[in-house]
Amino acid sequence: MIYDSFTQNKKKLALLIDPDKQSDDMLRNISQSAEKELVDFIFVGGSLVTSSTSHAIAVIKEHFSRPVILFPGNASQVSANADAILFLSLISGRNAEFLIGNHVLSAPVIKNAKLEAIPTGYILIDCGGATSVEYMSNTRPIPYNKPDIAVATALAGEMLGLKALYLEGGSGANTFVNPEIIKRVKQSCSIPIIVGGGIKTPETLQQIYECGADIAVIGTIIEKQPTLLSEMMAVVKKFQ
Ligand code: 1GP
Repeated sequence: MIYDSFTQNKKKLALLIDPDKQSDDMLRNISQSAEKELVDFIFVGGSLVTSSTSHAIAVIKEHFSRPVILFPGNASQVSANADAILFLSLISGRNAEFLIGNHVLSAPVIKNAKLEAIPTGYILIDCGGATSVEYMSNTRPIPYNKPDIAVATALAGEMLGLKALYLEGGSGANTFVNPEIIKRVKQSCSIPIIVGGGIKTPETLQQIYECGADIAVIGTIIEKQPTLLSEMMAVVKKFQ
């Protein structure tokens, strides 16, 4: 079970790949370097994906031997080629399509594909700038300086039986999730915490882990500066 690796007391890094932003050559290069640098997971998905998620995963898997996990923006991105799926409930929002609608559409497909589903509370935090996820999900993020609301939301997710929490600033966000929110959610909840959005430097990655993130997700900065992956992984290794 891939989820078991989420619960180990060891910091992990996931590289986010948006299939629409990568040619096959770019996918090969990034997967090879993720394999070499011992990146723990590749997440595949995006708020809006118009190319084939299945094709992208097939290319990634030619070069990357560790788990490839779907991080879908909606039910159309489910692919049997993946190893698991973050079965996301957008619990910071109040849009039923992202709380149950897409789940009903995709559950039979996930079952038939024998994909491991990891029920995950997806919590958007306002980190500056209008993000694609906010627009596409038609939900409002929790304000940056309202840790009490973030903690209450996270607790509700845990009490509903979700198995992980994803604190999301949004891809390409101006800044990363408020460290106070990460700390407070970590203190209040006992399920693994994933943090992503706006992580651009090794120093930020270190800070996020020190606040209590179990898994950090980086995407945009590695698309722009692929060589930074090795510096990011050096931070992960400090915690192992
Ligand atoms: C977005 O958390 C991820 O869902 C990654 O964000 O692209 O800003 O690294 P970035």
